[in-house]
Amino acid sequence: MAETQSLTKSQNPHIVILPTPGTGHLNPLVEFAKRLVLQHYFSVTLILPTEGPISTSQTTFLNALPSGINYLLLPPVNFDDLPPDVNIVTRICLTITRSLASLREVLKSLVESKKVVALVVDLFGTDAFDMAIEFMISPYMFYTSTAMMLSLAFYLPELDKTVSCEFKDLPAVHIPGCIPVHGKDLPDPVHDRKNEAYKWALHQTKRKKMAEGIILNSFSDLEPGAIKALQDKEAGNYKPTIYPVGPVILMDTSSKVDDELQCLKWLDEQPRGSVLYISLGSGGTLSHEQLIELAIGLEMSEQRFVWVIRCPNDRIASGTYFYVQNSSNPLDFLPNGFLERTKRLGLVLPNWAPQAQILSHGSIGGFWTHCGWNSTLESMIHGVPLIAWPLYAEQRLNAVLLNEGLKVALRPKIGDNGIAGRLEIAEVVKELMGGEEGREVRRKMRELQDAAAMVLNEDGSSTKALAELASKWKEVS
Ligand code: UPG
Repeated sequence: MAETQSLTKSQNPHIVILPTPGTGHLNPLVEFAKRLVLQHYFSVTLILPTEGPISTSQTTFLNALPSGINYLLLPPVNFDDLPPDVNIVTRICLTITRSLASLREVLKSLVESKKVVALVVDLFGTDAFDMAIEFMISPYMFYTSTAMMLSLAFYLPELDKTVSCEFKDLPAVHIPGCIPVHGKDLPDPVHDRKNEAYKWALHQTKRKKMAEGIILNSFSDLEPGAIKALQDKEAGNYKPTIYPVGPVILMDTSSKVDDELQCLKWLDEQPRGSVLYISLGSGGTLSHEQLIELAIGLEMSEQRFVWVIRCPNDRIASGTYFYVQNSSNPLDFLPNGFLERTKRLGLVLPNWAPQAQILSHGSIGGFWTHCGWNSTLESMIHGVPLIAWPLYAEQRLNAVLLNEGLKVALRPKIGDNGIAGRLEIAEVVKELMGGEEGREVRRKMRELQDAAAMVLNEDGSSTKALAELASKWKEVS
């Protein structure tokens, strides 16, 4: 176990945060920790369960945390008994349950030495709530996805009781406060009710109610219906107090890596709003066939692009969720001559890019995204419209919200073979970057950009929700 920085505000009320594996959980929780420390004078310890060594980029990221935020790595858990195709949700949840003994040790010593007032877990960490109660610390959750997804989570036990078929066969699911969605757009783990992942999803969902409050990475102008439904205490379905504090997104990640600096330099040379950024979050991978179609479609569109490319994976769409690095070179999977033919218009970056900086760059005019919620909010804060290409987890639900609900995203058609073809890709890219529909989704995204800036103002609703939570935590300290 490595303690890397000493706390500077040990007398301040202390918050313990337990992110489950995945950059999409760590990044917003770190940003949330920064707000607690810099705006509300708490100190924070992040406790990270692991299943092996963390990546170099995560180590660099964690070692750069500001004073007042400390981190600890729990000893790696053993997964030798799991089948190789185990669902990602099962694996994440087991990382927590198998880390509980070491978490108890760490929490015990923190409680003895600091004024710990709350344990904050994310959407898959509710098994740690028992321990919060044992140590008389308030259990809280930071929800890293949408209010729509949280509303579904509270609705799931009812669906489970009242529906006998697979949910993916339902033509319309009415999640409280949200537009109707087809069952096939529900998150992966609920697609197969016999799978362990479904049992874990239901388990986490039921235990959410143990939280004294849920901190939500969304805001009322963005998801008014879902947030209202979540805050409705009259519906006979108890829910913890909801604190919509979003958008909480990764800021300030000044890059020092050579390739990343090169990419920003390249962007400096492109016309304003002319470049499409293509990235599938921390875990997204494509089949080789889809990767080829995307490459040729991009080339045919004749638009400028920055593409974060990963080695293809024909088996799963979340191929790099736990490890981004791969011994093969992703560029080897591109069509022959692609790099040479597109070098005037495009830049291809293997595996990883400084996304926060790229999206804030003035030359970016669109984002082809897997609809991970952090990527979505990062794009929104810079007013960059989207092409929605959901791959796994709750991303199809997010795509429905972004395309049909908020109308800030175009969505390519996927053929019966599960592949978006090159012509479709070229069309949708041209439309976003220069077409009439593209102009409209850009206008809508800019409205959300303004709304996001407002809620984060001194008097904004998200600032107030965070202040309310902070004073509640200070009262108990
Ligand atoms: N990122 C980079 N560089 C890259 C790729 C990603 O900095 O090359 C960052 C990105 O800026 C963001 C994070 O990594 O902060 C990725 O988060 P997100 O866009 O939410 O995607 P995932 O990593 O896929 O996130 C998981 C789930 C997603 C869910 C999210 C929040 O896959 O479906 O919405 O967690 O719960």
